[in-house]
Amino acid sequence: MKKPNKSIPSIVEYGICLFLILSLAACSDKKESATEENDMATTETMDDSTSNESYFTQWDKNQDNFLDENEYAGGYFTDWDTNQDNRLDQDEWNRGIQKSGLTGQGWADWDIDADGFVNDNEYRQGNTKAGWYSAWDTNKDNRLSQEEYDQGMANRRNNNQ
Ligand SMILES: [Ca+2]
Ligand SMILES: [Ca+2]
Ligand SMILES: [Ca+2]
Ligand SMILES: [Ca+2]
Repeated sequence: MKKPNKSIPSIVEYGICLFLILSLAACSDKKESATEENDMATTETMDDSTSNESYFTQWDKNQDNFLDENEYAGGYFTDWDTNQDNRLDQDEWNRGIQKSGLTGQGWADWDIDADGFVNDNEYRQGNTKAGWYSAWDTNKDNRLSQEEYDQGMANRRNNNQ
């Protein structure tokens, strides 16, 4: 049923309604994109804050949430072996020592068989002799917690400055 006397206000009402709907839509679009930006920012921040943890997790091969001495030395060895040929040449070893702000270490003591490379086994022995692992293990339970690991990393960074 049409009522002609209401047709003009109806069009106006419809127009206002449409306008409101469009503004609401525009408004909610803005809100959505703002939320998306926030989400992205949050994700990025989380990535940053978890990068240390994922390094720890990566080194923790048996996933018991602690690093034993093998896992610790293995993690560092992989980190220093930049060309990934599973041995350290003297340049890689020097860079690793420097990067970690370490002093008082001699290449000849590490390359035990003097073949010009420190292999995985020699690295573990050098690492043990240098006493780094036991220095990081502050509560002396022979394993590194995430906290001890973070502290050790922070100390090395500070030595480096
Ligand atoms: Ca472990
Ligand atoms: Ca290498
Ligand atoms: Ca060697
Ligand atoms: Ca410990």
